[in-house]
Amino acid sequence: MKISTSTIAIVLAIPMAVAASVASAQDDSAQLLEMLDADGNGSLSESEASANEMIMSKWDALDADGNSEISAEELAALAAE
Ligand SMILES: [Ca+2]
Ligand SMILES: [Ca+2]
Repeated sequence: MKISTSTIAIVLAIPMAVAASVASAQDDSAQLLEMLDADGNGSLSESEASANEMIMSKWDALDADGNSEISAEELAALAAE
């Protein structure tokens, strides 16, 4: 069986594309956190997050541990959707 180089390229490209989309989702949430984190403590209070409608609309779901702060890890769940 002859495998063309274009077949190989497609097979190699799929996992790379998946990895790239995961990486960019993490970058997005990190960027969003940096943008909104006014006091720079690495997590978002409700007043910091109030600038972002998407976060506010999902606040209860995002604040997994219920401490009224969205951590970087909790925010990553938003990007991972
Ligand atoms: Ca903060
Ligand atoms: Ca939390």
